Amino acid sequence: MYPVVVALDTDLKTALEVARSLRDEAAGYKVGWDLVLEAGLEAVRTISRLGPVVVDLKLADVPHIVKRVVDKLSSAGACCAIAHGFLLPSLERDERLYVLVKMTVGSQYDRLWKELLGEVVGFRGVVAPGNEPQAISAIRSSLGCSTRIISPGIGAQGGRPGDAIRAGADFEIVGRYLLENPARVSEWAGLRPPCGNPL
Ligand code: 3DU
Repeated sequence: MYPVVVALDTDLKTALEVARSLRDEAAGYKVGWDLVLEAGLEAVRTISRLGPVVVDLKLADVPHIVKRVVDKLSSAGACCAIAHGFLLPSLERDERLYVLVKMTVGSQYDRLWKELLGEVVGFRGVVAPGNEPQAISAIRSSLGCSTRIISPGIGAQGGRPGDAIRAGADFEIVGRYLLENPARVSEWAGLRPPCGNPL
């Protein structure tokens, strides 16, 4: 298993083909709006049979609504989901939630992310930009190994495969770079994340 999570931002048929073909290499899959709008919770159910699924709806609502959504996603087999960090401190602690603290593109998080790191204990981990290894190093130094870091921004968005892992991330999240050519997964072979956290 390589420290890579495949972002299945495509139609269900292609997503299943890619997920099946990477079953022995991918640590898990990320399912987002693309698949959920096409196939609903059935997409989560089906892909969860192939490996752990992180559902990325970038939740941003009051706590009882976030919890209801996460409960439904968990019942469908998802290990976890992603919520917007700007909601802190109003986001209820939940070991099933990854909190987005900084994006791969410029956003208001660029002002906020360091402050948000003080509030992520009790969550599953953070989502932070893999195309900014320096930010990943700073986050790992600040949080230690008890909080997972998962990092998009690799390949199509400019990050080099492995750089975020070497900087301290647990998993790199990769969409188009692998969807275009799943054989590229071999670029993650031999990489050892520093903390050994499961997804
Ligand atoms: O650029 P890619 O095709 O590798 O896809 C990246 C995925 O990561 C995609 O699902 C997107 O929704 C997610 N993501 C970012 O790209 C950037 C972020 O800051 C957070 C999530």
